[in-house]
Amino acid sequence: MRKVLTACELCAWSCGMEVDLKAGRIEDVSGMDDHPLNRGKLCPKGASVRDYVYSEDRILHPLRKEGDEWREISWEEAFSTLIEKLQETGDNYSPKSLATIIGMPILLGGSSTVSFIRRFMDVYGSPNCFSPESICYRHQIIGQTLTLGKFCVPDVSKADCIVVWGHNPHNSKPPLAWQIDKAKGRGVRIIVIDPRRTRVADMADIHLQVEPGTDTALALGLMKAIVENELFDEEFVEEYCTGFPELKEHLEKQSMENIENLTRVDRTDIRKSAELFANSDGSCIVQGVNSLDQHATGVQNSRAIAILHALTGNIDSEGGFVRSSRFHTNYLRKENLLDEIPIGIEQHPLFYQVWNTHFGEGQSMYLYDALLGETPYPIETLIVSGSNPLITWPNSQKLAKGLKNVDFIAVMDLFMTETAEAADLVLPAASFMEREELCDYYSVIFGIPYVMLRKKVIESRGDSMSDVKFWLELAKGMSGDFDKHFPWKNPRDILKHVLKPSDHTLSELLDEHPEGIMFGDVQYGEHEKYQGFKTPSGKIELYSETLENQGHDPLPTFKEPKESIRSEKAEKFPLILTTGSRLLPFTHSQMRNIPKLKKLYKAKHSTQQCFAEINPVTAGKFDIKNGEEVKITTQRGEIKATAKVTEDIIERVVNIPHGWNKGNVNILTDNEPADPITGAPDLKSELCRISKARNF
Ligand SMILES: Nc1nc2c(c(=O)[nH]1)N[C@H]1C(S)=C(S)[C@@H](COP(=O)(O)OP(=O)(O)OC[C@H]3O[C@@H](n4cnc5c(=O)[nH]c(N)nc54)[C@H](O)[C@@H]3O)O[C@H]1N2
Ligand SMILES: Nc1nc2c(c(=O)[nH]1)N[C@H]1C(S)=C(S)[C@@H](COP(=O)(O)OP(=O)(O)OC[C@H]3O[C@@H](n4cnc5c(=O)[nH]c(N)nc54)[C@H](O)[C@@H]3O)O[C@H]1N2
Ligand code: SF4
Ligand SMILES: [Mo]
Repeated sequence: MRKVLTACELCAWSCGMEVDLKAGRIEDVSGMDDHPLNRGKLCPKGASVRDYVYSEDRILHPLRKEGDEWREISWEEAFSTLIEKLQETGDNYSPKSLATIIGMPILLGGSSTVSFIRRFMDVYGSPNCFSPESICYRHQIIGQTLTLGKFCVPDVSKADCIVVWGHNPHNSKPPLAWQIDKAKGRGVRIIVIDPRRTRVADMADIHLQVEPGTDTALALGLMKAIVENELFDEEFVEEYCTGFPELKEHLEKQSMENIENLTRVDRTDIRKSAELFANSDGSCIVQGVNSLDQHATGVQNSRAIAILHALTGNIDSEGGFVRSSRFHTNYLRKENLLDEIPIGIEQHPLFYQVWNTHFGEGQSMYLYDALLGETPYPIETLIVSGSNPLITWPNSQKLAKGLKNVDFIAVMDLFMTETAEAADLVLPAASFMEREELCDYYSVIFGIPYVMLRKKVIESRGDSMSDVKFWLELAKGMSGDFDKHFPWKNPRDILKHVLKPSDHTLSELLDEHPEGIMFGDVQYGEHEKYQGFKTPSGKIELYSETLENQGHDPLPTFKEPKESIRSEKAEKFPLILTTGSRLLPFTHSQMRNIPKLKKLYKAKHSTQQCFAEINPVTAGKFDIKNGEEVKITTQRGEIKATAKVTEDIIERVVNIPHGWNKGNVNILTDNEPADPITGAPDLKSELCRISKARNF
């Protein structure tokens, strides 16, 4: 028996994990006791890691499509096929007609994997890198950067009041849920803003059941109550914020009656919430990871949240909005080689870069037309790594058409996903237990200045290969400048290079501190130390001239969703559809092949398939009974799901999780950009109708 300390990667958070090995096989797993994130706990996905790693469904060899059949091939043949294709694409078309799509496991798995893949693209000469960030999280980072000049996180463990806004951490961020449970034990006050009654809503002092798509109006209501009742921190605002007079005037113009009508939230509850937030000793807002992004006002929602912290002086302070020290590593990108911008950036430059903060990828919602051979230019070759866009990206039918039109597609994955089925070449990826990488983003996401090495716990199954090794081998086979920019022999050399600017070595993380290292502090009082904020004005920009200069609202302003319940369209589609609420046993389209997790899902939701949650009053109007099959229709298409009739959701709203093959909610959603600033589509407040599935 041998014990290895590593980090889970079955969702985005990387909980510490202890693995018991016997004769090189995983025997058992448990939460790592001393890990600062999960302190000994694992969620049911983490606890099922053995079933995942040893699943019989794993792809263990490269596969080439011949007609309708898959032929097992060697890595040698896989590389030569791909290299020939890449050479041909570059010679016959243009390097930029190669695009990559990476998914959540690559984005958050090991932070240097992303930049390594991007480096390959930079050297090849294509700016066209895409990921789910077009619909997730990035808009939050951009909204905060535009306001505070930095990205902060809520200091939950020290707060006296927390607002959980569009977030259900007990399903989607268990380590945070455990932290909130603990905080509740010491008497923290909780406000939840969600159209659904979730577990954290049950624990809350105030639950504001907002209508999806109207969060900006609610935020303005909270700001208005804070400013007009003089609950704001005058000294902080005076010294550190710019644009307060403009904001005040803007708030004077908002009517509480209108806000009440839009949000369906009572003004006394708004006022009570504002008082609790402003008067507590350390208040912070825990924002959903994407639920406030996927709106016409996605960036403005995050600006509004930053502004609420600023008005109440809860910036860089205990229990407020904070940042912790960053772990310094070598960045692997080479973007200075390129003067081209990716697809979708001409329309949304702030999605690519805010001042000198470079985010560097395309807006995926514009990739569809390029895949279809239309605007701005055709994509000939596509490599997908660790993503299943045919299920996870909006408007699945349009994307499927686009993929059919692409000349050559390679997909690297552990399983034969719907997207892999659409490929010409499928490459077997090693699981996170079969490779080594750096987990250094705990500080960015959780404010925990901690770094840990994800260990190679077992040998790779079959011919599976780690993503970094694959891209390194591919680079070695390419001609041109690749030699110069990829001097490393193996992934370990890359890791050593990445670690160089930090004060830590690979052997330290591997042998001396396999449990990880706490390398810094939470930066309380950061703005005092650096004399202000890293915005053009040096202050917190309540009013944003950067946005104004690009033709956007300089102050958070409510805008109707692209498909509004208050428009004519509602005659045909009278209900609001919100999508993508997380299910604890599954990560996006993954894990539905794991019996234990399927069972857990069935026990909780009384169905084996996708459900649609609706309120009993709404169900009654459409003669729908709990547990029966229903048809949900939008302008894009229709799907079937099991009706879940529950008081836990407000009237006239339908909630459907994503990730299902049968009952894929993204058949219903639209990829059209809704947020003019960054191009996020609206996946949380589109319009639909619902009926019995009889005639489906
Ligand atoms: N188990 C599991 N965990 C995951 C994932 C997974 O697939 N499975 N995915 C990971 C990833 S990549 C991400 S981005 C995060 C997502 O994390 P989040 O975006 O935080 O998603 P949820 O935690 O499901 O919370 C979303 C909540 O928002 C509510 N909501 C819906 N529409 C609106 C609205 O318009 N306004 C407001 N105020 N609330 C609304 C829903 O009712 C739901 O309770 O989860 C991560 N964790
Ligand atoms: N309607 C709607 N759609 C949504 C959302 C929503 O809220 N509503 N949320 C969106 C969000 S926030 C996100 S982040 C996206 C997620 O979108 P994706 O990232 O496409 O989601 P997954 O289904 O988790 O796909 C990841 C794939 O990577 C594979 N994989 C796992 N580990 C590895 C690895 O180490 N290497 C490789 N090569 N492959 C690996 C898995 O088997 C799986 O097939 O979904 C989005 N889709
Ligand atoms: S929350 Fe669960 S799946 Fe996610 S990292 Fe932790 S144990 Fe793994
Ligand atoms: Mo996400």
